[in-house]
Amino acid sequence: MKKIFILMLISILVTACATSNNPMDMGNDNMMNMTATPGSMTMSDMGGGHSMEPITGTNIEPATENVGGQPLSFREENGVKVFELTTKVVQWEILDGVTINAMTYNGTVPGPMIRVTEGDQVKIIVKNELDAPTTVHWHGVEVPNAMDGVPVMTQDPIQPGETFTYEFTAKPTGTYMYHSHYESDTQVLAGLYAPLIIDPIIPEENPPAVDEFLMISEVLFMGGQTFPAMPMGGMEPNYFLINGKAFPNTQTITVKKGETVRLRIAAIGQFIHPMHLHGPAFKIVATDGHPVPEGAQLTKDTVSVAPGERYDIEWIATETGQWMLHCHIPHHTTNNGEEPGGLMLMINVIE
Ligand SMILES: [Cu+2]
Repeated sequence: MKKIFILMLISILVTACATSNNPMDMGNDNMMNMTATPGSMTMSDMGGGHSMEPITGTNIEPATENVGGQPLSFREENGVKVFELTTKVVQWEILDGVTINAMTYNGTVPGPMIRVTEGDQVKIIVKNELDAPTTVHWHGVEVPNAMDGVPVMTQDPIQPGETFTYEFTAKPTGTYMYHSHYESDTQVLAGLYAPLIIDPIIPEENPPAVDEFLMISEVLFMGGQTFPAMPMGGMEPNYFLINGKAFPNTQTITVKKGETVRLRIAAIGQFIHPMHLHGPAFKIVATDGHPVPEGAQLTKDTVSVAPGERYDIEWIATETGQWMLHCHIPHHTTNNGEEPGGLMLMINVIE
């Protein structure tokens, strides 16, 4: 009798699930139609689907710059700060003797840093010189919906050879990024990402002596070809990059004893990185661009940075010497399996 009752209960539950009106049970197509122009969109319009093809392009040339993430200059037009970005594929050196094909903004990995002040009117003209469509998403910035860079949903993809202009008011103050939102699974991992900082209207009273933006990503480089790295069998990364470089080609940070260091650590790849600092502990002063109130600031020596996250960390350099910042997943501190490499950099504290 008990057995029959349980069987009946199971059958009722199965029927209920199959006929549920809960939107969480809907397939992808239905989810799309809830927020977009009915019948106008497919997953391929969105740039969906994995690409396991190597990164290629037309007329790929060696990068003319060697350091990414540098401040982008702008011109002022009627009180608006106007920036220009061009997407293109270049040969980008991540390590001596290891040069990948990278999709870039203005020829560097990461792309150039856009740095503005809260309240600035900003215009960013994006010219697409890739062989594929693209869009730009201003990750964490409070932009108008039409400027959000989601293909088909908020704008038509920028076709090869075409230009699109993004306009918004910079807000709120904090640490952000911009990146492709078209075939992100390929384009972001191939290098279409860059730092974006919105400074406060009233400048900081005591800015730290060192203020560096570190963007972490991964790549698969195999048989002379570059693939976007993914957390799936056969596509996992063998090189790990801080600002487009693998150790020992990562930057070295130099600071005087007693000075404050701020690092803005952002993960833009597809893996989580527990970043560990040797020596003094640090405080987490901002998360995803937003300040952490002093009483809530955690004191730590390791912070896990997940894809899309930013952590601003600060500490005072109290001891001279060479101190290391590195990912604590040992595979991520290798170059194609050889240690040391990948996600490591040195902090030199001098007298
Ligand atoms: Cu890691």
